[in-house]
Amino acid sequence: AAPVRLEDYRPTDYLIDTVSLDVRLHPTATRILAELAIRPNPAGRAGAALELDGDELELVSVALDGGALAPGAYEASPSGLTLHAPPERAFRLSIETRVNPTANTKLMGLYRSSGVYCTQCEAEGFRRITYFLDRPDVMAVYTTRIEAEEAEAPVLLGNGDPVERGALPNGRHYAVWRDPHPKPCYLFALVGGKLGRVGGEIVTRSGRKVELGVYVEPGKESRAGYALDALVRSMRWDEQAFGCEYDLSVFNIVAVSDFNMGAMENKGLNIFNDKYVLASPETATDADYAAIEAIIAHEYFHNWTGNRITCRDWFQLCLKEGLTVFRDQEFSSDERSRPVKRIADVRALRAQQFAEDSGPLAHPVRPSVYREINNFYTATVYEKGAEVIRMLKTLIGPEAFKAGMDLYFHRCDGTAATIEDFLACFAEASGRDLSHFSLWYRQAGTPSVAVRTAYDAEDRTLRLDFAQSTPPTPGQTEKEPVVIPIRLGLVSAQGRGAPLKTADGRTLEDGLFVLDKTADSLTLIEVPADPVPSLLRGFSAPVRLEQELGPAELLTLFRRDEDPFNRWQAAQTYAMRLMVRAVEALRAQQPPEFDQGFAVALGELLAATDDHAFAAQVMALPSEADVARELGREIDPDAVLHARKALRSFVGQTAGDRLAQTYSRLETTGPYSPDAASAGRRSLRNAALDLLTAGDPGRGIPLAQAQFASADNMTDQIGALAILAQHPGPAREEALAAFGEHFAADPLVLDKWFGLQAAIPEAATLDRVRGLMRHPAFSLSNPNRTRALVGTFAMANLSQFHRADGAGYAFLADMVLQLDGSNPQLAARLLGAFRTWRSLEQGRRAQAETQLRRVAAKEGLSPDVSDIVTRSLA
Ligand code: DPP
Ligand code: ZN
Repeated sequence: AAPVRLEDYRPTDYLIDTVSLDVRLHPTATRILAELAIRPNPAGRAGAALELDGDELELVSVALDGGALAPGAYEASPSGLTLHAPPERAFRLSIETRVNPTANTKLMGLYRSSGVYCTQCEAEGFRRITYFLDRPDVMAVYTTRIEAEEAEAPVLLGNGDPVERGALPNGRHYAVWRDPHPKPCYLFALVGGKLGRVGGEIVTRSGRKVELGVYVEPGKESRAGYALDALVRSMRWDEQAFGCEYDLSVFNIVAVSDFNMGAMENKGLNIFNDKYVLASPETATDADYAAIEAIIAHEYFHNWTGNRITCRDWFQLCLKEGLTVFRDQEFSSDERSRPVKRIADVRALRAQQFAEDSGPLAHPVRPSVYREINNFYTATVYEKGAEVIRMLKTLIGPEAFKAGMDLYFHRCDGTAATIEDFLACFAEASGRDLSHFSLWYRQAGTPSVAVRTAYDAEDRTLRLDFAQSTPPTPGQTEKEPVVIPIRLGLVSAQGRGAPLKTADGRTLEDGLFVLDKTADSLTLIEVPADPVPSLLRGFSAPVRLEQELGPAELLTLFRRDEDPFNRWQAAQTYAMRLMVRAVEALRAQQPPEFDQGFAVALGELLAATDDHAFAAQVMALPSEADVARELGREIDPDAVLHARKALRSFVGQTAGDRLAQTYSRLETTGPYSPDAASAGRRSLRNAALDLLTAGDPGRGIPLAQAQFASADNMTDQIGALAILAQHPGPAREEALAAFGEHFAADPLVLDKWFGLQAAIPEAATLDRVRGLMRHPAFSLSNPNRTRALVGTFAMANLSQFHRADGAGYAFLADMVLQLDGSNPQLAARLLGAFRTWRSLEQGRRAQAETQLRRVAAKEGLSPDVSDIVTRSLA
């Protein structure tokens, strides 16, 4: 396909004001009668042909203002319907199409999941239902009539408010839904099927009564309560934090088991991957509960940031996604622990976005060109997009940020907007020029900030010299300096830092220094002796910080920094250094050596802290992938694995008694509760057992076995199993077998089991994964199963995916090629595992390239896979 370019945007030649759909559901031959009210767009070209998008559509009939069209007046194919000379006035186009939902394995458009009819239209799925101007700047009011056999689909749901329903002859029935809010077609949805419901009600700020429904597979209603609770809290929070009120009388969520994404924000009818709805103490972990809460919130928040105000074109995807991620992160921070949420988000940002940004798939937060938009639902658009909003708030301050948001909601409501429209609101509200700041949207790559500090004991001044640079990324070799807000403070070995006074007599407000040049410096005066600069507090910008700090300084920050993020960061940096040095030693055939500092400080923290979730984050050492990224080039994943193992073992031994005490001290009694404090306690307890076992398997394994056997909740059970899985032997195999048997009928739980096994860092794992593909519960046609087994192997098992013999790569290439025919989106996602291939040592690099070339050489690749493989090899 030809590339689509931002600079080529122009409005459509026609507008569609209303859409009336009549959908007759049938497993293999669903008929869609669409009636479109169309008129020429004053902003478009007069007299142009009307070119409607289609994708694998079968046209049954087409009529204009109720009359048949002459054969020469239009042209139809599965991928489009063109009217050569449509009327130069408003007209009605009636189109009947036929689709086969059962055969729709791409899970885009109308498909069936475990017998339930459902839809996914973002980004370009509506064209798989009917011919349309399938782009977000075409906004229409929709009425949807859904008809089905009542026994097959007793529940019929659409966007908006229900207006009518009734019985029909021959056991059929129908329902009509009307959505009064104009929307782009990617927000269209319908559902039909046998579903159980958990209901609730909320009264909005202005007194609107809203009926809430969470629909799940019948029999699973008891697992839907938490999602409903999270929805109610999200709706309340959005009114309080952003002044956003819900605007329909019904809000429904439907969980389906086959879904390419996490969830979808269709107007008034969110459709979810069941993984992000279903939860019970016995089947879901604390992390699952937190993810459900975050995603329910995210999709709900889209109602204003995405639906009421949508995107002009897909280049503006971050307009809704970056902002909505920012909003869901704020929500989770308010509902849980802000510092712990920040740490978890930064971990994920570095693992996903930094990795993407340093490889061949790097792209700006707002890309300027794409071949396949499905491949741009990325960590860069989402997570870095959220970081850009957070920086904006930091730079202009919370009041101006609030005023800017209010202006945005007021001014852009009902429109399809751009990043420029968005930024203009904040420029106005703050009185600032944001043109330089907007470079964050256009320039790809992760900036590095190098800092040198010089303390003058006589003058009591501290000079900080900052320099920024951004490495080249595909298509962007020259980089300009960006606007980097650096929050900072000074920490002394004795205690808290002093106020920050600059040489020109100002006090650095909120400790904020803005680096917007290639190099700049800051001199602070009246600085007491021996300060350790604590920089980039709260991770105030998505950059790599290069700061020369010795072990003692890191420990000072770890012990005394008032900024919890930087306390955590200091510990991570310390551990990272130890591992990097261990990798070097191992590659030189030397045994790794560690100093005690880190383990001792960890022990102190365990003895003193009552913030369990925070301590657990400190104890989770940087991952193998983190270490690989830090090394950056010529990576030997086996050396990374062994370096990390060695450090974990060393820390586990050194702090063994303290870990054991922590483990027994945090034992809980009483019923499970998913709240943040209880979850934090469990996470620290499991982290303690994990490190203890790493240091002394003989001591830890029996504890893990006992915990596995007696756990009354999934967090503790899978926590124990994950520890056992790291240690080969009968204890592991017995526990795995017992778990697999116990949850044989619960695919979502089995996904955890598939994932644990796929992540085992041993040579036998690839065969184990192959074997598990023959498990009766496994199916490549289900995205959750595939991601759990194949995806975890490729994305979360560094040493085994990157086996020296290339077998991991060959396996993944096989999977990608096999899946490409049925579900190209999923195939393209998996292929993304190769995104770091150029940073490997030469032998593996060659193996990876061979497999990428094999994929590239395959005839008839989907646009999705073709795009990823082409960019990966470029
Ligand atoms: N459903 C995806 C999300 O909410 C795409 N919009 O991020
Ligand atoms: Zn979203």
